[in-house]
Amino acid sequence: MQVARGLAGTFVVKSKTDPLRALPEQHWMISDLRLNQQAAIPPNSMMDWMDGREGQFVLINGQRNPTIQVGTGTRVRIWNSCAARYLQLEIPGCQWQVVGTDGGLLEQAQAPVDTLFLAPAERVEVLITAPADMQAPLISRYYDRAKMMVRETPTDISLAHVTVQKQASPDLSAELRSFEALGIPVASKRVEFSEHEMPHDMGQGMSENMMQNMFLVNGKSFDMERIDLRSKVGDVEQWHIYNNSHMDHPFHLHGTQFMVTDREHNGVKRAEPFKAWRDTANLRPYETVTFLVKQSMPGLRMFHCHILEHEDLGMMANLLVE
Ligand SMILES: [Cu+2]
Repeated sequence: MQVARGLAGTFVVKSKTDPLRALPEQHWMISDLRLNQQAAIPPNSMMDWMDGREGQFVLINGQRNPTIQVGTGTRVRIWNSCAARYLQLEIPGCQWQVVGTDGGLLEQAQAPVDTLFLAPAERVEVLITAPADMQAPLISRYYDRAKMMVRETPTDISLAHVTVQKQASPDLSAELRSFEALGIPVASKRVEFSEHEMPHDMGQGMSENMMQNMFLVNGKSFDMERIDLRSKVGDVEQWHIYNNSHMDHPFHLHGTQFMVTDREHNGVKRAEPFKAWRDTANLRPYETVTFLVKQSMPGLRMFHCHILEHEDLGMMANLLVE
């Protein structure tokens, strides 16, 4: 409810030895806002609780359809700060060169791509490439995340008018960062996201109790008093996250960041194409994501689906690091 009403912000932790520190920066924090006919923020509908709430106004740094001027030599940090909206960003005629993720820089700049996929809570650092000076919209292409009980008309949305200035390209050929070798994991964990079956006859809608226990981690709805998993400080662990449901869920872990090694979907296993530190990884329906992780600080922390309504309805669990 607090995020839906605007209580969310961002911060950047900078390294003194950042090899790209000389580049100018822009920050694009993307959020969405729901307003009703009275221009008030309405409470969640049942559909909002089931699918995650999406506001009809998608904002960049709090502005609707702003004009953005950006150079091809600018480092752009982008946040998906929406509670539930997925983004597939494109600037027709331009491409994105990814240099960083949730956990900062990659080893190397990646080959430019047309589309930038960001599940809720994901972040990237990019440079925009363009053949010449350009003017184009920033678009978010429709993404089918298999919502419950709705049939959507695929609709792209325009987020901004972008003027891209072609500049001398910064040299991105050097290694941006090295990753410590995590080594062989000494423990492994399985996490399964699932949902209670929807009743066939929705009749009067669902009871409060059904809603409260709709979304599950390892078969259980969140309980603040229950420790679900335990880890030891400094242990390298291999986690397998399985989405045993028909809808996308972005997994999110607190206290550290992880390195995805492979993803398995529809019987096809794919090695992750590059190393990256992340704290959020999207899971397609019935997809498994495998990652390596190490917790360096003792304490109680959470992992959860980052569709915030799912988290509120039970899709969260406690990890105790000892
Ligand atoms: Cu979810």
